[in-house]
Amino acid sequence: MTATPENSETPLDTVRGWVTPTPLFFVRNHFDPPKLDLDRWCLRVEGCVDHAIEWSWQELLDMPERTVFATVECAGNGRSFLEPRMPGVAWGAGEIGHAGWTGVPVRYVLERAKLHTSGLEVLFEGADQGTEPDHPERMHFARSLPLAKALDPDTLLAIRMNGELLEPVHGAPLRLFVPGWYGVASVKWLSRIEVIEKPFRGYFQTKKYTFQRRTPGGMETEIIGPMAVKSEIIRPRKDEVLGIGTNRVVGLAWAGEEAIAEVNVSTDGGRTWMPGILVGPRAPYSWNMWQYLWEQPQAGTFTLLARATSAAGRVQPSEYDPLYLGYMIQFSRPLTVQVRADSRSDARGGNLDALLFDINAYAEENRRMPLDVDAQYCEGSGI
Ligand SMILES: Nc1nc2c(c(=O)[nH]1)N[C@H]1C(S)=C(S)[C@@H](COP(=O)(O)O)O[C@H]1N2
Ligand SMILES: [Mo]
Repeated sequence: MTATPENSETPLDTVRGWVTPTPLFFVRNHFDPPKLDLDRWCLRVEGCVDHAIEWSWQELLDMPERTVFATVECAGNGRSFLEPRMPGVAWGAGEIGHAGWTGVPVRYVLERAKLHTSGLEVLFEGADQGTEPDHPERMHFARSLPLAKALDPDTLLAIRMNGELLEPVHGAPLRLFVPGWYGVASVKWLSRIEVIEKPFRGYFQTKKYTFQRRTPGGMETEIIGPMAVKSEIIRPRKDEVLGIGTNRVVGLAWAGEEAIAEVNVSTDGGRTWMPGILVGPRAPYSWNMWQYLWEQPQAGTFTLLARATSAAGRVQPSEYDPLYLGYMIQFSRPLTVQVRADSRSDARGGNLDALLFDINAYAEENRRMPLDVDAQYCEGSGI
């Protein structure tokens, strides 16, 4: 999308498995990645704590780690599909990925610093800085989390992504990782954590990445947080020409902090729906691949739709709510394909069962990893 700073999408039609390979993982940068020297690097923890601390890189590496598999989506993902157009980067569908994230729970660090009960939010500041057209003074990228989410044992100071040390564009050496929340929460190039007593009002918290909610008392501005339930058809592609017979519809579905319960597919513009088959474990935070074998004996133009439902019963909507101000673009987007009588498709051919078995086994094996590296918390006070 842009070269400086780098902003790029995952080519979704190349997704073949549960984990997005790091080189294909989308990048969303507001400013240029900072140049950091590990020998002089440190993480400051301060604010409403008994002991403000500075951790060196080596000290961080020596702390207990855990791994969480989670899907991350940028809140602006899919903005180019909105009509009328909304301001902001015109992203396609590829600001989404699923990876294993390894690091030290934020909770562990806050317990070591001895968090005060007066703390309301935890502020996370990145080392990157710059200006925005409506904010000419230089600022750091910074976001806060409510205390409860910051203290969730799955909220990590991530050192690794897919088992390797973080790449510079993904926030090396250290980023916050907030599973189940839109990507904006997961501050990259993390350099400072501050426990604060009042709500944080920074630019990326209150000027950008907000939406409106209608309440009995009028409109209220809310901060983008947990991810919505959503699905995406990744194959066939828009306007693809298929043969009559059996075609395979393949997609992804995710539901933020929740697991996916089901995905239904329509091939007649939403009049009738059929269940898709989910592939891989149904786990909180993680997306599922799914597929639907579509029998179509006649030629024509067809409108495909997918609709995901979360474990708690949240259902993907069919319309976009303009109060979301160009964020949280979760509606089921129609995809038109042609079916022609002069060729035949047979998606039943090939050993589908073997493929599904492999993907399931691989995903299940990955998902088990976190259980082996559970963190041991020290005694904390005030939480
Ligand atoms: N410091 C910093 N952290 C940041 C950003 C940023 O510009 N600077 N972008 C955020 C946004 S909007 C998203 S979607 C994710 C993207 O993470 P990725 O580039 O590793 O995919 O990082 C978030 N963390
Ligand atoms: Mo984002």
